Parts: sequence; C-alpha cells; structure tokens
Amino acid sequence: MARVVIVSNRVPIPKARGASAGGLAVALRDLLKPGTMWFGWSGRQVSEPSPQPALVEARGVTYATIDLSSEDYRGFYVGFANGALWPLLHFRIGLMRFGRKEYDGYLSVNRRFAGALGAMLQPDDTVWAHDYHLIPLGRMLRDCGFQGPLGFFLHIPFAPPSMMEALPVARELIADFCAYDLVGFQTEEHARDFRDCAQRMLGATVQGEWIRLNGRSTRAFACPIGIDAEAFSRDAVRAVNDKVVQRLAGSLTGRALAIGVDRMDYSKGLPQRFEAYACLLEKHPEHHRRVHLLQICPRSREEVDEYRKLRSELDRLAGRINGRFSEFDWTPLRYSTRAAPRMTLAGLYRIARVGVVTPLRDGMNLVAKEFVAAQSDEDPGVLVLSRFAGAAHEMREALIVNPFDPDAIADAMHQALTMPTPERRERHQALKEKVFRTTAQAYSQRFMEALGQAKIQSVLRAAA
Ligand code: GDG
Repeated sequence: MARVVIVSNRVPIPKARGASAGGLAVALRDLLKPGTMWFGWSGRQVSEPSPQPALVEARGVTYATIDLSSEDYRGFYVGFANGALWPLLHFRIGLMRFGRKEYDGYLSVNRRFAGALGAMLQPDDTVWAHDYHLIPLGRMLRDCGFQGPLGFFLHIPFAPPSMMEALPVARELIADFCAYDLVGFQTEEHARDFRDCAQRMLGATVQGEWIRLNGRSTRAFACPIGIDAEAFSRDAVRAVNDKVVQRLAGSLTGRALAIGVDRMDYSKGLPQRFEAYACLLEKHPEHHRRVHLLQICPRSREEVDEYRKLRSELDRLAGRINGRFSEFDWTPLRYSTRAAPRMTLAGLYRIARVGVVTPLRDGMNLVAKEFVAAQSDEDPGVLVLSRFAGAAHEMREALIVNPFDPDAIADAMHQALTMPTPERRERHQALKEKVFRTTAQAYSQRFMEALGQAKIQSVLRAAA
C-alpha cells in the first residue's frame, strides 16, 4: 500500500491521552492515517547511537526515531542548523557562525537519517521532509535509490542571492533543494528568492515556478501554513473557565491586556517590543494603570550563546520598564519565561485586547493566526503585526508595523487600545475569514496534491 512518510527533526510521538500536540503535528494531523510513518530524531543523545530506528505504533501510525551522539547534536543541531542556517535565513548574517566541522556534522546526521529511512522505504511511498535541518536528505535518499515523490517544506524564510553568498556552502545546499520534486515556502517572496538563488548562483533554468538543474526539474512554490482554526477557536471559548485564565482576568480589574507569545528567539523582535512598550507608556501617560503587557516567552536553544545573551537582555529591559513605570498597585509588564499549557494560552488570547506579534523576520508566525481564531466576534481584540512575518502577506487588516521602529509599534498599540468597536469588528471579520480559509488542513492537502502533480511533471520534463 502506498504510504505517506513524514520526516522532521523532532518526532511528535503521542504521549498520554489529552497531551496537546505541537505545531507540526497539528498541521499534518489529516495525513496521520493508519499506515503513515513519521521519521526523525528521538531527542535523545547517547554515546553509541544504534543505526536501527526505534519503532512506536500509535493509532495505526508508525513513529520511527533514531538517537544522536552529543557530538552529532553539537555539529548538526547547535552548530550548523541553528548556528549558521537559522541566523542567515532570518537575515542576521552577523550572527552566523560557520565551521566546516559543523557542516560535516550536519551532512553526516542527514546521511544517517537517509540510511535508516532508506532501508524502510518502499518504492511507492511518498516522502515529505520538513525544515532547514534536513535540506540534503532528499539527495541522499535519491543516492540510496529511492525514486518516489519527494517533497520538502521550509518553515522559515529564505534569503536572496546577495545574502546567501555569505554562506560558503550555499551552492551545495541550493543544489540539494533541487533533488526534491517539490519545495514549499511560506510566501511567494521566499519562493522567489530561492528560484533567484538557483538561477543566479547555479545557472539553473527557471520557468515560472519550475527550476531545471542537471536534467532534473523541481517546482518551488508558496504554500502558507495555517492552524486548525475551528478547534483553536472552540478551545479558546472553553478556556475562559481555565483557572489560570480566570485568575489573570480577575487581576486585571478592568485594565486592558496586551499579549505577546513567542519562543525566546532573537528573530521575534522581543527587545524592540519591550522598548516599544516603554515608548507607549512614555508618550501616552493616559495608559498608565490602564494596561498590562503579558509577554510569555518560553526559553529555547539555550545551548546557543546568542539565546543566553537575549535572555539577559530581556531580564534587564523588563526590570528597567517595571522599575521606571510601576506603581504600588500596577506592574505594567508581566513577563514569564515558562511555557503555558496550550489551553491556557487560548484563553489568554481571548481575554486580550491587543495581540503583539512583531518578529524581525518570520516564516509565517502561527501566534498571529491563533490570536485571531481565539477572539470573540462581538468584542474582538486587535492584532499588531510585523510586516516581516509571513502572516502579514495575507493578514492585511491587522495593524501592520515595522518591527525595527519602537515608535511605530507604540503608535499601533495606542491605536489598538483606543480603536472603536465597529472598526475592531470589521478588521476581525476580515482576518477571521482568512485564518479559517488558510488552515492546517488546507495546507497539508494542498502540498500533497501539488507533490503528486510535481512528480508526474518532473518525470515528463526529464523525458522531454
Ligand atoms: C517555525 C517558524 C512558522 C509559544 N509559546 C508557547 C506555545 N507556543 C506555540 C505558539 C505557536 C508556536 O509555539 C510558535 O509558532 P510560530 O509560528 O510563532 O514560531 P516558530 O516556533 O518559530 O516556528 C514560523 C512555524 O515554524 C510553522 O511553520 O510559522 O515562522 O519560525 O503555536 O502557540 N505553546 C504553548 N505554551 C507556550 O508558552 N503551549
């Protein structure tokens, strides 16, 4: 039987009943029919990893994982994927740390993935690999003899040729993308930057969305990811009864809540957001004692230096803002570096008057979509959204800001806090319609259909 095989760095093996699923598991839920396989890293570091994957079966889906050694982890994950690719593709060349050793580690882990997965693949399987950790995997699976449909989706942005040139191995990586039949990006801008790189850096022939390189054809297109809007909206209504949400709502005593929810990452524009909030309080004293900003930012990737530095910077800024503006019965900024349960998050979005989503650069940004899905139709909150989030390409009815401009973010927050109800409703309806149209379900279905067609096309083009 033809199977779908999903490959990602981490594998969301279902835990206890009721445990909530992460972003990718939600996005791909419709594909997880009996017979599907999901392959990737177990999250474990061991001294001698076995080449044989461990298999877990849940609701007819096989989850296959391999372990990594700590040396693999340092080179592949900390070194190349998060130390070089992540900053480069988020336009932070100055933070990029490239080393041959780390790149070799990245290739060697991808080779290990390809070896373990290749041995389990059947000729009529369809493989869909995810994200920047696994760019060379497709070529390596082809080297193992797999000839079936191969798709890849990049969750983060892509960069134009002038920036990609900074990465010494950019040409190899761009060629690796071209081993797939279909490559998906969050926005047309990212897809176009990729096609430009293939054309200008490798001399590939580009025709519309198709790239031809060394006799192979690959389609590079935009396929924006979404959320399960129905389910999230239902959760938000129920979550208003959640204990933490009720406690927080009670503590507001009529004040407005602005909310930010982000992994603690330098791409999310958190220091600029804190500066913007200080700027709002300075320019508009009428908001003193009338607003709280709740910033939830669970710590992430603390093995990478830059993330530890960011944490100290945010601690310092939060202390400065509260030290400067607090009154004995009002703390303007509430800041937590712990993750909130998903249900609590849904309820917090719902009671918030403003959602502040101001990344400096972001593939899509699902928080923007979750915030909209959680709002009530009668009394909706307002979304302040960075123009550099992929989500801004579609969500034009948000208050769109330049995240590098704290003054502009402050003005948008003021506009959101004072926006009349009819305008809030009108903007919300338009945004809601989009979030309920470009859903997780629509995303996975569109990608899989395009992958089937791309495979046929690439075979026909090769024969022509
Ligand atoms: C990458 C791309 C792209 C956050 N804090 C908590 C929590 N979250 C959840 C949010 C949201 C998810 O994490 C974050 O998604 P984003 O899209 O904002 O960002 P990345 O993690 O950077 O994801 C991004 C995405 O892939 C999908 O393609 O949109 O551009 O960078 O769902 O709600 N969840 C819980 N507690 C928290 O404290 N439960």
